Amino acid sequence: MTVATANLALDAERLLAQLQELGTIGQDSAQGGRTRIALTDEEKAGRDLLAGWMRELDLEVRVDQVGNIFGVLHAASAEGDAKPLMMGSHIDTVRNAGALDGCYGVLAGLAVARAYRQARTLPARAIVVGAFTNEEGVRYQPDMMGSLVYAGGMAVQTALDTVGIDGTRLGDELARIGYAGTMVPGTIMPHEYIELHIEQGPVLEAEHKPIGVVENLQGISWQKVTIHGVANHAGTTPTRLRHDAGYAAAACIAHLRDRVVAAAPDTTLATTGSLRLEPDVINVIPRKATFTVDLRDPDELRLQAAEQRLADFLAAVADREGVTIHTEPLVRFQPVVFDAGIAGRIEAAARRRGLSSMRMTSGAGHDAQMMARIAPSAMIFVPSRGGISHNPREHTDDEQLILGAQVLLDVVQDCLGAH
Ligand code: HGY
Ligand code: MN
Ligand code: MN
Repeated sequence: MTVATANLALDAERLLAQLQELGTIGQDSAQGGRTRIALTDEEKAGRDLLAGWMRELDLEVRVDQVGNIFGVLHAASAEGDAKPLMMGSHIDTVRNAGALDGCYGVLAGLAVARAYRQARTLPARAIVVGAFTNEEGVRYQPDMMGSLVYAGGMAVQTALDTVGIDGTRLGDELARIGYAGTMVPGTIMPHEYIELHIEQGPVLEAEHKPIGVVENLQGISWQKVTIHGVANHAGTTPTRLRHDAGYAAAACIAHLRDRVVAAAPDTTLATTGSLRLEPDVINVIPRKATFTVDLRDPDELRLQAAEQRLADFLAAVADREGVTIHTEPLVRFQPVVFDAGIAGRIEAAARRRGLSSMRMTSGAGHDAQMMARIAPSAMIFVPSRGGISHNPREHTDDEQLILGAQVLLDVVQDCLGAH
């Protein structure tokens, strides 16, 4: 076989068909979404389908000790195998998700490998397509867990011993679905890592840009807040005598928007995605409230300041309402700056195709932010219609999906041709 040089063709039809087919796995009734939460039977079915597609391309399939899946297209030489170019993302989803988040980057990586196979050529360096475990962090925290372990940011055993919000142990579920691999995470050390992803935000659509060159990714802080008050009768307890965990939680959540975000409204984001009250009965003052806080900002000092503003308010509420408040940190990732060289190649590849692009920050967390710890990394974004994601209405036009995958293929050939 000859070694490929340039201008390989993308099989766009197959890419779109695979996105469609993977999107049918875990389909739930609500508005045509799908749910493939990490290490569930539905996600196993997605893993099995992906591994089958990797084998169809005659890629060497490898699974590591936390279930990260890799398809390896070996190079023409052992020397080329030693410096693999890695692409990847994830195929686990949030609840009632769209079909593109994560899956697009994994299947576009397969499309790149397919271009070499269909041209019957081999890459100068190995090409690896990764699907990382538990990127969403819905069931087991933190998110981006598989790539965090892969990058050496979390011990394998700590990941395996993680207990989920459903009380299951990650390692047990991994074994149950048959993806407790043997490869030590980090064994395949990428020479560079490139992740193609939908933007999941409104910027590219608003700016009429088909390609986003992602230069950096914001910091993420997740915590669980537990408030203990006193249950009492809703009709007989005067307000001044209440220790109302529900009211205290509501005050804290309102404060997130009114004060924590208000101090840096253009950059700091705050979200409470989960809230539970006990005993959760209409005529009982809640004795307990549990809620999550997701804080983000591209600047580390502003993120720290937001965390401090929240901590100060929690202390004030505890004192004022006579409740006790406990916080449990779940995730804390600093902002990440991606590789300027790869970003430049992405911008140049778009330009060669006559595509406008723009430099941008990623609002969402991605596996690339972990892989940036061990290899030069960067991301390519394509537009999301209405900026919607983590929602069945998540959509990117086929033509935009194809252009993004084509730019990925161009960048890969550029990187492999360069060294
Ligand atoms: O939370 C995030 O930003 C990512 O979707 N896990
Ligand atoms: Mn994603
Ligand atoms: Mn996501």
